[in-house]
Amino acid sequence: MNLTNLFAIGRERQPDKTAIEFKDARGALAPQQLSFAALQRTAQEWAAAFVRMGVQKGDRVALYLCNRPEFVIAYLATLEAGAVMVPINLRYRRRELSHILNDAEPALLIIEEAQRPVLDEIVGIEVGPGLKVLSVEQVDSWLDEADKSESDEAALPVARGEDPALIMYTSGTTGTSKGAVLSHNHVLATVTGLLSAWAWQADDVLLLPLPLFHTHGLVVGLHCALAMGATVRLRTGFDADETVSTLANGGASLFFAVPTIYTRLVDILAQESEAPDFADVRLFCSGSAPLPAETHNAFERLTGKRILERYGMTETGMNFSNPYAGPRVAGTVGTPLPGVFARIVDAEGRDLPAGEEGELLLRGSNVFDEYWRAPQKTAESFVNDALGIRWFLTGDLARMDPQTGYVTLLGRRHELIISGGLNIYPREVEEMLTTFPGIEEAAVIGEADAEWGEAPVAYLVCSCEVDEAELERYCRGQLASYKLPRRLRFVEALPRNAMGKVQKHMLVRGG
Ligand code: MCA
Ligand code: AMP
Repeated sequence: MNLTNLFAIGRERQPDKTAIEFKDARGALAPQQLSFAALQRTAQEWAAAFVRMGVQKGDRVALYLCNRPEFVIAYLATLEAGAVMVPINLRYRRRELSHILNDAEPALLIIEEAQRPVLDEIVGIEVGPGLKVLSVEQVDSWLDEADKSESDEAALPVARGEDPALIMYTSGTTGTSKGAVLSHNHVLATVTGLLSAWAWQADDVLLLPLPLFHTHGLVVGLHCALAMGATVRLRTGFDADETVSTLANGGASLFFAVPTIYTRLVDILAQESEAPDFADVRLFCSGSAPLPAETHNAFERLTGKRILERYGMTETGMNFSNPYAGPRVAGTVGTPLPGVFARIVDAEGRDLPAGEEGELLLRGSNVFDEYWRAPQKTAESFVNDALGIRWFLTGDLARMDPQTGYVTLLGRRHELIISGGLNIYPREVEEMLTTFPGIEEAAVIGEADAEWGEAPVAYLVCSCEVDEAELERYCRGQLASYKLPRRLRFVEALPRNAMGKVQKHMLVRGG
């Protein structure tokens, strides 16, 4: 089975039902509704055009789009064409984009016109001039053009379960992001696990403000809904007032978000004289970063709803979940989802008894096999047990409660900073900062932040005075703006150990 077959099951339940109800949180794009049948018809038209333009089975099709119906159409078309979708965070700028386009080598890049200037800076300079760029605003013209370019009816190739469906870029400790290759089977494992664990129903309506270019919005949200034949109310972003009014007016039975969104909802709801009634929402889920127990409890106090917290990774899809029916414990991610196997080990890779803290290792049909064209990074990410079974090293530190079996995540082995559910690898920001004239050395660390959970702060060693406004302008052109340091601290030197390695733990607030 491939994902296209899985989505057909959902679609055939009620082809004329609304699959996607779309509203732009910024108000720039027109609201739209697409039935399952219309979505499929359009996706097949696009797929045939992709094939006529030369896209072959296994080719990559990259999407650099905000949440909008065309994202879903382009994704389904890519799968219909047997190709592999590469989602790109819309906030990514020159460095991130160049890297992904050069690494994934997509046959097609689908954009919206607003992104043209960012691409003009790199295509033909840092990225091969041959890249075919299509904009969703000009869809009619390229569908037409593709029609004329070949007279033969394009035959759509069929992907097998083990063929790649997605390459999802995830930042690495090396400073550049790596593409996690997810096959149809990997994604199917997560989706089927979640459909049963969270009791998805065909009459569910999911309110989805999360971006489709990351696992949370794409796999946990969109895929489950398509597979079940449930409706997605897709938004371009999170708008607190619209969210509250949709949830309070019976507009959704499911809501998926990151902790920053729940913190903002708690702030708003706490100011209302009368709490809104979210009776029609059967499930609130949180993931992508730790949900503070305070937010968890405050949300329940204000709404009567207990959030279900779960844990996943780009490389694995979803791994752990609190129970749908059963106690949802704040500060824990629950127990492994169906088909997911976990161990907690010490630094030597020995299994630890419940209650002790160690690194979490995973295996299961949901766990990816490799990073794209990076055998070395792949090899470093897995370890074999005594029976020769391969386990993925998550880098997450965890402890299992000996009584309940629930797992608490305690931090990360690597230096990852998670800001509002988005990952920031210090090394990438440091490397970019040192390309600015006058900055000799940079060290970026995460500091606790009430809104974002964590925020990046940069310690800089400079050879001359640095104009902060100019530095900010420069950084904005290079990297996504959420990665920019929230504070700069100018220091004489960075603390280093005898080996010359920067001692980041010594860079404390105000240090
Ligand atoms: C936006 N900004 C941020 C963030 N988001 N700064 C720090 N951290 C962030 N997360 C900055 C923008 O760069 C911009 O800065 C300014 O805020 C306004 O942007 P806007 O888009 O209006 O922000 P927002 O609407 O307030 O967004 C907050 C958000 C969003 C809704 C919490 O960050 C979000 O959707 N986060 C979820 C991301 C996600 O889906 N993660 C899942 C990854 P400036 O004005 O300076 O340019 S998948 C995953 O982690 C695993 C697999 C899992 O388990 O799910
Ligand atoms: P990504 O690299 O974007 O796939 O992010 C995956 C990382 O997000 C995991 O390795 C965890 O560190 C973190 N994460 C996801 N869900 C949770 C959660 N519920 N609690 C704590 N951390 C989480």
